[in-house]
This record gives sequence, C-alpha cells and structure tokens, in this order.
Amino acid sequence: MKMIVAVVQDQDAPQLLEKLLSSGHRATRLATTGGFLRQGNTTLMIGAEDDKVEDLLHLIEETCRSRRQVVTPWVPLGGTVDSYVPYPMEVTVGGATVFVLAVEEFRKL
Ligand code: 2BA
Repeated sequence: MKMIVAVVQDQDAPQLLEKLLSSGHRATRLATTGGFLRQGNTTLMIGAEDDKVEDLLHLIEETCRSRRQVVTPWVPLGGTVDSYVPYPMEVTVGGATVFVLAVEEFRKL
C-alpha cells in the first residue's frame, strides 16, 4: 500500500476530490499554507493499493493546472537580509507536488 500526499492549488481541489471519490478512492483533505507564497493551498492524503497509484497520479496530473503568479518574496532568495529590497517576481505554481510514500501498516481500529 502507498500513501499519496498531494499539494494542490485550492482552485483544483474540489474537482480533484470529486473525481477521486467518484472513481472509488478515499481521500482526506487538509487546508495547508505554502511556505514560499504564504497562501492557502490544499493537501490531499490518499491511501491506495500499489496497483492504483499510476491511475491516481494520472488523475491528479489531468486535473491540476499550473498557473503563473506574481509575488513579492518575503525573504531574500540568496542575498543578505540587510541589503534586501523586495521586488515582484513571477512563479509558476502547480499542477501538483506529489509524494508517494510506502505504508508500513494500515489498520482501521
Ligand atoms: P509554496 O511554498 O507557497 O510555493 C509556491 C510556488 O512558489 C512553487 O510552486 C514554486 O513555483 C515557487 N517557489 C517556491 N519556493 C521557491 C523559491 N525558494 N524560489 C523561487 N520560487 C519558489 P510549486 O513548486 O508548484 O509548489 C506549490 C506548493 O507545493 C508549495 O507552495 C508548497 O506548499 C508545496 N511544495 C512544493 N515543494 C515542496 C516540497 N519539497 N516539500 C513540501 N511541500 C512542497
């Protein structure tokens, strides 16, 4: 068994959840915050049998769009804090950041 931990954008989460549930998967939705943008995103925990993982990754990939976003970083990217002058930059967020973890044991108690 595997645990898929997927960080997705809030805009994609409802559609992804609907697709997951309607295709027989189970998922837990967590409200999370990105460390870089300090903006809300959604993390889904999806427990699945090994042979379902590729299907799930495909579902996530086809549902989660990448979007460009202009941000002003809160912290310097490589420079020192003293000389830091914040300026806007463009980043591409998503589709999805996905971790596939091996599950040692799964029990429902
Ligand atoms: P954030 O940390 O808010 O990052 C949002 C986007 O900002 C990232 O999109 C990336 O394009 C950009 N970014 C992040 N750190 C940066 C940096 N040091 N310099 C320049 N640009 C930077 P994604 O890569 O698609 O990540 C979306 C969200 O996925 C992240 O939100 C974070 O919540 C999560 N994430 C990404 N990589 C992760 C990791 N290795 N571990 C845990 N969570 C991660």
